[in-house]
Amino acid sequence: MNKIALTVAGSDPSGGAGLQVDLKTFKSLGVYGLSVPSVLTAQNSEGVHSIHELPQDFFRSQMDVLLQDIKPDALKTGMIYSMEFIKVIAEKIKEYSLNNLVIDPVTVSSTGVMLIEDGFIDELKLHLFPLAKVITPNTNEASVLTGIEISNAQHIKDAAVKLRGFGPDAVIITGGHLKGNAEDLLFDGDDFMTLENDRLEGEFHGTGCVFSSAITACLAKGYDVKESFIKAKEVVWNAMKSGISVGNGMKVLNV
Ligand code: PXL
Repeated sequence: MNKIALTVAGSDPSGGAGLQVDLKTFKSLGVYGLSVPSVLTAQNSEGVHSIHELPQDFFRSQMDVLLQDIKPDALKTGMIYSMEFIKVIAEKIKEYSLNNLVIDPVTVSSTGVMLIEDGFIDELKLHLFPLAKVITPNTNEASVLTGIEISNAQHIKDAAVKLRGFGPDAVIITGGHLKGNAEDLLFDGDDFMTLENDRLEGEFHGTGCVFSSAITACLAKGYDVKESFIKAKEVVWNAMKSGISVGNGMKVLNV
């Protein structure tokens, strides 16, 4: 039986991030992908030009119509933008008894554009984090979410512990750049686990999306969180190594 994963995320027409790359990542891991757009962006490889919110009723309807028919084995949230949508997602997760929620708490684009409205972060922490199996902030996002300024390995651990206090089963903070290497840290309430690899030259768009989608696909396949972490790191690394320049801006991952 094919395993199924759902992404609830923003649309990135350039395909480097957002639901487009999430679907490619699911496919690369042999998982059938569902997608509900939460917000549309006008963007290319050089950055986000503008953001278009969907009507809340229509967003709710997309979730209901889909979930009345199909139950995903895992789901992820990416860019959500509107805090009202957080409540809808939390409500639908409970209503349809969905498991294996991965939250990529997207807050700001790689080019520095804010991807959330005011009040979003409190809503996310309050309503969605307690439902999550894993949350996958990068170091910037972890800092914004906890108020901890991150400049060394201990700060990353402190942020992970604080984030887990908001209710997810596990926290993975990506993109720590200690000793010049790229380090990701998992905290599951008992243990810390660090995975490390060399840094690659160049700026990449969409690494967080590919990472969180790969975790989601692995959870859908029945891997546990640690196994999913190891596999997702490998998927991102391989897709970065074969990364491509599709436009004039940042490189994208070839997933
Ligand atoms: O990489 C974060 C991200 C996620 N989703 C969408 C985006 C971006 C960054 O620009 O546009 C739709």
